[in-house]
Amino acid sequence: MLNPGILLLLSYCLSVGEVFMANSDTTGKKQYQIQNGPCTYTFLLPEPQDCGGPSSTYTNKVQRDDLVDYDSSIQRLEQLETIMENNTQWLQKLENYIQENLKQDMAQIQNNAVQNHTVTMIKIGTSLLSQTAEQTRKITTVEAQVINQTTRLERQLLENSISTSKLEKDILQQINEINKLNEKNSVLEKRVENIEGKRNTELENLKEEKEQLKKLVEKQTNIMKEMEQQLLRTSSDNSSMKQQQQELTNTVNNLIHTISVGSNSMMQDNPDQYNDCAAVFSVGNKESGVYSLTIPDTKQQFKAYCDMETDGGGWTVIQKRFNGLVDFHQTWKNYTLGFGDISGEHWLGNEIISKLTQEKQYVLRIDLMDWEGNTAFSKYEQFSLDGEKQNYRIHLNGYSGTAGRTSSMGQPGSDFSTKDIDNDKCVCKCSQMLSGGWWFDACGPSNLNGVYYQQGQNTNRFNGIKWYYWKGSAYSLKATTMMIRPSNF
Ligand SMILES: [Ca+2]
Repeated sequence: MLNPGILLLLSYCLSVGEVFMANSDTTGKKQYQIQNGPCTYTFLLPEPQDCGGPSSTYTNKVQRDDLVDYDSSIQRLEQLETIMENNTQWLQKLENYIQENLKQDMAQIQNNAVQNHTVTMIKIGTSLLSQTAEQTRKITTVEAQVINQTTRLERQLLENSISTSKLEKDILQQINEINKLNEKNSVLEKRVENIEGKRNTELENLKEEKEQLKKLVEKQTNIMKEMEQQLLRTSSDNSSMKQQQQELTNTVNNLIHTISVGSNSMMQDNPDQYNDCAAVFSVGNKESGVYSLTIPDTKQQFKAYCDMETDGGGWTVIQKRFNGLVDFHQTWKNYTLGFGDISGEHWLGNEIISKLTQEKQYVLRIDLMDWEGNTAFSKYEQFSLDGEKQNYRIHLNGYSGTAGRTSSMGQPGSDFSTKDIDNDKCVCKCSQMLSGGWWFDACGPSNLNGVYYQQGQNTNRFNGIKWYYWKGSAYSLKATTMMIRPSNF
């Protein structure tokens, strides 16, 4: 028979073990615990109560009556045995019950555990799958990048290989061209060497020819010199003849002039009253010729040629050239005093001209003739010469005329220079270079006292009778006349 006070306490566990433990409770019930793995089962079983009273009384009855005791003890044993059997049965039932419950629980627990495990495993699996998927994605992206880079590198390698091949081809072509050029150069060098050789031979031949020509030229120059000497001898003979002829004609002319001058001078009533030809003209002497005049403020007489025809007459001639018989390359003293033939070529004299032009205002007229028969004149409304201390400095103003648009007398204020006294503005000596005495500047565009060149020799002469603004610097004129007349004439 089961005691209703039995209590069963069970706790769930995953596995089953077999450990029993017993403890006494304060209520008199015995507590059993079964350890099955991590689970413990606790049972409270009732203990057998005191059935026959105290033992002291029982012993006393044995001592009194042994037979009665024996029967009672047998009964007690039988009771105990039945109790034991009940207990064992109950225990077996309990065990079965526990086992059945445990089986179901265990199955449920196992199912739950399996489900939990599967869930967790699925979660882990899904997480792992997601991670692996991400990793695979990353790997695929990395692989794609690597593939792209490798393809790029391969393309670059291909391009490089193509460019290198092109370059190699170009280099080969250039090398071929260089080789061709070298061949051409070698050919040209050979040609040049041949040409140089020919030139050298030609130069040698030319040198020989030059030497021969030099010898010929020397011979010819010697012959020319001899010819020139012979020509000079013959020309000198001719010139001497001409000079003799001209001297004869001059003497004849001089005789004729002296006769005329004598006749003219005879016409003068009082020569002391006439300082210039204008004065002579004013008293009715209207024939050109040589007249006797007096220097102003003195009684010193001089002779002058008077032109009573040109431009109204009354001109006192201060310079005349027309045949080259008089040498005009004279000294300072001769230009001061005058020289030549009054009736022919002459220079009246700087001192007389200075005295006349300082006494009153004069006009200067210059008449010119070239070798072709053309005539021209230059006229200055004001003309004067300073004294000898001022080197007979010339002053001119009021130019007009036909012998050039501008005056050929050079800069006004030029001093007079001769071959022995240099007052010009040149580093050189113009009188010595150009011949004659003149108001040279440096050396200026005119010189009417230069060398007289005959016809045919009057061109390309820079020291001849020059009037630049009419005939240029290299043309020597045929005839010149310089003459003065008072401005108030
Ligand atoms: Ca000089």
